[in-house]
Amino acid sequence: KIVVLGSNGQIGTELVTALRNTYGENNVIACDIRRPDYDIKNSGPFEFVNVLEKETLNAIFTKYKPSQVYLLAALLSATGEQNPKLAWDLNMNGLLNILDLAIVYKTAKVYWPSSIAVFGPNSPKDQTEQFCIMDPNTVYGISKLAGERWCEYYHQKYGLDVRSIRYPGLISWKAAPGGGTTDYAIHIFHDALKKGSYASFLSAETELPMMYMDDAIRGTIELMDAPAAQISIRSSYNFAGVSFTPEVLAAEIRDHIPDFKLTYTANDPRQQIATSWPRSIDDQFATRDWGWKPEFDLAKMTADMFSNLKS
Ligand code: VAH
Repeated sequence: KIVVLGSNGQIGTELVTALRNTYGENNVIACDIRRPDYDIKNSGPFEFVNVLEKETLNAIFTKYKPSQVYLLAALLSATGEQNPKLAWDLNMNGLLNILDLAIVYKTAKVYWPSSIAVFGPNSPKDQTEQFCIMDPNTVYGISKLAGERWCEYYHQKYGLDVRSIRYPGLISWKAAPGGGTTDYAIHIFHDALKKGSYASFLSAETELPMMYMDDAIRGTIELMDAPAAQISIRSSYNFAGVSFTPEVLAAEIRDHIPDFKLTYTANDPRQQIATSWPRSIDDQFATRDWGWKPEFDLAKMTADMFSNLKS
């Protein structure tokens, strides 16, 4: 069995579907603190789980004895800044709870997402390398960097097969994003269709690493399917798709909606977070170790977003 914690989020929603397509509906247990939108009875197993409740987690591991666990429950960068202590507690203790149980129950593989938010103001901005200065200044970034160190520690000390990717901003249409700094790049598509305009909380020249969800899900499953001997990074892999600014994205949107207008709002706290992050990522270890290659460029991603959002 495969257990996915945080199954209702932006990533979980699509990962559960992808895993169920491969492993069968009943072999993937969706777990979240909220009931999913879909009809539970007709959509495979669902359990209410808060990753901070050890008793509940224990019961889930006892009941399903999972061979794989995906831990996606977290507070993201923008919401994390509104509630730093909760972000630290959820992002850190949620991870430690799962790592500990994975040892006790001999879980074969654990997946945990990190983020480009592990980089900070003094990290190189362009083609940011796997190993460089890392001085994150958001609670989210601090928790992800600490989490990466714990993952590597559990691998080295206890032999746990834990794997991780530093996601860039993920663009998708199925489930709403949950309070991140990169969310503008999703809202912009919805507003372009609804209103023909969008007010961006990030400035025109703010370039950030991004990726289409289809690529992110495929990459995640490819990493999890790779032979353990090929996984040389046990903290978290740099992982790149496309990089763009709001201005460049707006120009692409105008290929579909010629009159689309982009304006900018000033003084949003998310601007400071975005400015502390890289503009682009060097992911040569992912390419070398498990053959990572993105399929969606900006044009393909934009076309796919519009065709799905329209229908
Ligand atoms: C956020 N999307 O904005 C997340 C993230 C790359 C950034 O991990 O908080």
